[in-house]
Amino acid sequence: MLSSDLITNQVAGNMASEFRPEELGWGQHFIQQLSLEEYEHSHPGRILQQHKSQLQVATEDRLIELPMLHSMPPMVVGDWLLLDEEGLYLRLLDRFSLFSRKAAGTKVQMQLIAANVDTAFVVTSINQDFKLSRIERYLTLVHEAGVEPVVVLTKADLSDDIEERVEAVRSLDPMLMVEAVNALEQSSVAKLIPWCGEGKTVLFLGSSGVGKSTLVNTLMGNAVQATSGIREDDSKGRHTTTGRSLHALPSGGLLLDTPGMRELQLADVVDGLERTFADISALAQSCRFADCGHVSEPGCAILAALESGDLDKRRLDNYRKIMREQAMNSATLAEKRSRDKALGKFYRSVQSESRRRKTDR
Ligand SMILES: Nc1nc2c(ncn2[C@@H]2O[C@H](COP(=O)(O)OP(=O)(O)OP(=O)(O)O)[C@@H](O)[C@H]2O)c(=O)[nH]1
Ligand SMILES: [Mg+2]
Ligand SMILES: [Zn+2]
Repeated sequence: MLSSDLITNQVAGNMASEFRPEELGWGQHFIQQLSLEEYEHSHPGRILQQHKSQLQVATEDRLIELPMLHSMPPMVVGDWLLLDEEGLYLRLLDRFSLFSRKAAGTKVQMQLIAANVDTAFVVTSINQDFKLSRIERYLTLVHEAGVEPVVVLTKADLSDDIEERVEAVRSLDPMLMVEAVNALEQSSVAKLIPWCGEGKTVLFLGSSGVGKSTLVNTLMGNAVQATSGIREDDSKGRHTTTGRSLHALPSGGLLLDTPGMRELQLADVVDGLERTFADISALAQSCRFADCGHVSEPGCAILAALESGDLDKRRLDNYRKIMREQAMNSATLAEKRSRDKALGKFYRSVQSESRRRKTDR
């Protein structure tokens, strides 16, 4: 049974009764982008789902299936669009937050994950999946998007060292919010409700099998997303959730489930890194030399912090690893963009050349 039917019913159900655009996350940020003409004659709609080249868009009074055309800009679940009286696409509205990553595998391409997200739940299981370096990687993505992260540790019912793990995550950043839950239990998941208020969009991120869809189902109070047992083999095709979709909570919040990521490759995330590893950035400020490489330089504050135990070697190594990787990905993407641009120019010149020849004849 495809969960999309259920989502449709859920959202359509809300709409049939007393639907207000605010429940879908509409607000000042978008209203102020409208011209008077648009304010009076266009209809805002939010992308709930994406199926290949088809978008499902919710407007004030209906659900629209909108075909994606080449003339449209890249769009993603969570985006707000303006539609005309007939429900045809007019334009995309500016986002207040956007998640993207480098596409998995060898593809040289940025992939959009979600737009207009208020809070990101970085979901990880408290047992098998628990890795601080992976949490830091997700936090970098979340901070780069300019979104507030909450680390959600699932499967608390299967673990004996909850406090220890919660403390380990807290030690990454004293301001970080961390919640341990049993995703199968309503009363346990209730801790997350404060982030899911009316019009708030919450994104679920994390590896496959950690319990993202289970959390969505428990919060929704019914099974809108298929879930599946823990798989040892996390290779392609074993993911239970395969697409991204927005679910409207009866209380007005919006939950955005995503498929587990096998490999989270980052590009252009220097700001997100600086924010996630603020302690390391601060230490680097007090090295004696402005261009300190933190390898063997005298007066290096980072080496001193490693020595004294104030800074974890694992954390520093992870920071360096992500920094290197994102720089390499950014360079590859930039190179491809310039190559594409040059190629575009070449094609255009060939076209105009052949047009010229035709008219000459
Ligand atoms: N005991 C227990 N089981 C859980 C908990 N959270 C999730 N599970 C189980 O873990 C399995 C995987 O959960 P899913 O919700 O499908 O995981 P997912 O993150 O959505 O996985 P993908 O869709 O593949 O990315 C299911 O069998 C869930 O019942 C929890 O807190 N406690
Ligand atoms: Mg899932
Ligand atoms: Zn240094």
